[in-house]
Amino acid sequence: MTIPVAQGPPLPFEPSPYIALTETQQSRFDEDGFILIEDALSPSHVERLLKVVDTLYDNFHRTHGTPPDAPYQIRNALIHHEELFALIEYRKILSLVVDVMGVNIQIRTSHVDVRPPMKDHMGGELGAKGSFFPWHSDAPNYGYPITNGRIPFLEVKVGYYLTDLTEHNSGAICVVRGSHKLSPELIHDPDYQIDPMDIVEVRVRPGTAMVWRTALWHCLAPNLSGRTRKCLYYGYNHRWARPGDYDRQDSDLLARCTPVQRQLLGSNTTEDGVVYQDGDPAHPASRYWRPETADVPLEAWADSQYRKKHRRERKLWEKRNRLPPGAVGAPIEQEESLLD
Ligand SMILES: O=C(O)CCC(=O)C(=O)O
Repeated sequence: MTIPVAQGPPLPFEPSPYIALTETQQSRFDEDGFILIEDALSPSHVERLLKVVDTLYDNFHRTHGTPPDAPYQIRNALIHHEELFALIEYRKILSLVVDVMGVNIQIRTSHVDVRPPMKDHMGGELGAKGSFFPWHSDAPNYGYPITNGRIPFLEVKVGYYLTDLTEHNSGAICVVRGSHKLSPELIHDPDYQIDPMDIVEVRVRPGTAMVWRTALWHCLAPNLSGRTRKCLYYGYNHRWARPGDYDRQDSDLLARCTPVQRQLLGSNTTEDGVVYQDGDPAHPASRYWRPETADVPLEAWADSQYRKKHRRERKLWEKRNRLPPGAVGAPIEQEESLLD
C-alpha cells in the first residue's frame, strides 16, 4: 500500500509581468538607476563589433589627421554599419528596454565611443568641473523639465562594453547610484559633495551591457591602462519626444527596414500632413501621440515574446507542482466517463 504524501495544494501560478526583467532587476533599476547584464554579447559578437569600431576609428584618423591617442565618438552610429544597426533591436536587451519603457519607443541616439590610454593625464578629482569628463546627466539644450525636484523617467540608454574594463582607471563610465532621484541642480552646486560610497566605477568584462536611466549622474574614469577602451551606446526615448541624432532618418534606409526597425528609427505610417482621427476635423492628431497599431509594431513583438515566456513559466510551474497521484493536494483523477 502506498501512503499518500501530505503536501499542501500547489502554489498559485503567478506569471511575471515582464518579458525579461526580473523583480530584482526591476527594483535595482528603480533604486540604483542601472542594471548590469554580463555576457549580453557573446565573445564572437564582441569580436565582430570590435572590427567595425576599429575600422571606423582608423578611417576617422585618416580623414581628419587626428593624433592616434585622440578620443573618438560618432553619433547616429547605426547608419555606419549593419552590425551597429542590428543592435537597435537586439532581442536580449530590447526585451529589457521594453520592460522598463513600454512599446511606444524609438532610438534617441546611438554612439560609438573610443578612448585610448591618456598619456598626459594630470590627475585631479573624478568628474570635477573643467576635468576631461565632468559629472553630467544627459539632457537636451535648455534641459528636461523637473518634476518634484527630479527629472522624470524619459529615456534609457544601453551601454555595450567591448573591451576589458575590470581594472581601476581603465576608462570606464562611473555612475552615482540613485542620482536620478536627486535634484539635477545639485550637480552644479560647488558645495554639494557626492557620497563616495555611491560612486560606481563600472568595471566590467567585455560583452557586458548596462541598462541605465540617463538622468543618472555619470562621468568617466581616466584611461590609465595600456588598452584603448571601446564601447557603444543606444538611447531609447518615447516616440512622442524627439530623437536627438536626427529629425528624419534617411528615406532609403527607412525603405529597407522592417516595420519594427522603422518604428525604432522614429518613423510612422503617415509622415506628412495632418491626420484626423476618424476623419473628424475636431481631432487632428500626430501618430506619435495617437499611434495606430501599424505605428507601433513593437507591441505585437513584445506580446509574442511575452507569450513565449509565459508558456515556459507555466510549464515550469506545472512541473514543480506535479504531485504523485493520490497525494494530498493532487488534483482528483476523474474516471473518463465522468468527464463527458
Ligand atoms: O562612456 C562614454 O564614453 C560616454 C558615456 C556618456 O557620457 C553618455 O553616454 O552620455
